[in-house]
Amino acid sequence: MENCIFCRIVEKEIPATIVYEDDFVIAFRDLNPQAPEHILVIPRKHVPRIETLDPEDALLMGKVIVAAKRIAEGLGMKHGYRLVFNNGPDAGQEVEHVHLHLMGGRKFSWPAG
Ligand code: DGP
Repeated sequence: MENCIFCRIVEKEIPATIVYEDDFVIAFRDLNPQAPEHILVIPRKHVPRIETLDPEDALLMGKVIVAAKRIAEGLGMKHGYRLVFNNGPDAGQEVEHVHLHLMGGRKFSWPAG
C-alpha cells in the first residue's frame, strides 16, 4: 500500500531497526518507545485493522503472535511482557496497518490507560 508507512518499512523504502523477519512477518523497534523494549510486529500483508482481517488471515495473525513470543525470548523478557493491538481511533491506533506492540523491560499496570 503506497501511502502506508509500515508497508514502506516492509519494502525497505524507509529505515527501521528490524529485529526479526520471515516470509510473513517483520518486526522492528518502535520509533517512540513506551518501555525499555518496544517492538512492533506486523504482517507483511497490508491489513488496515483487526476488523478488516479475512478469515483466512487467522494463520497469519498466529504467526505474528508466535514471532512476538520468539522475539521476547530472544530479548530475555523472562518476567513477562505486554502485547497490545490498538484498533481504531478510540484505542489510539495511529498507523492503519495491523501491528502488535511487544513491550517489556518494566512492570505494566492494569487496566491500561
Ligand atoms: P499505534 O498508536 O498503535 O498505531 O502505534 C503506532 C506506533 O508506530 C507508534 O508507537 C509509533 C510507531 N511508529 C510510527 N511511525 C513509525 C516509523 O516510521 N518507524 C517506526 N519504527 N515506528 C513508527
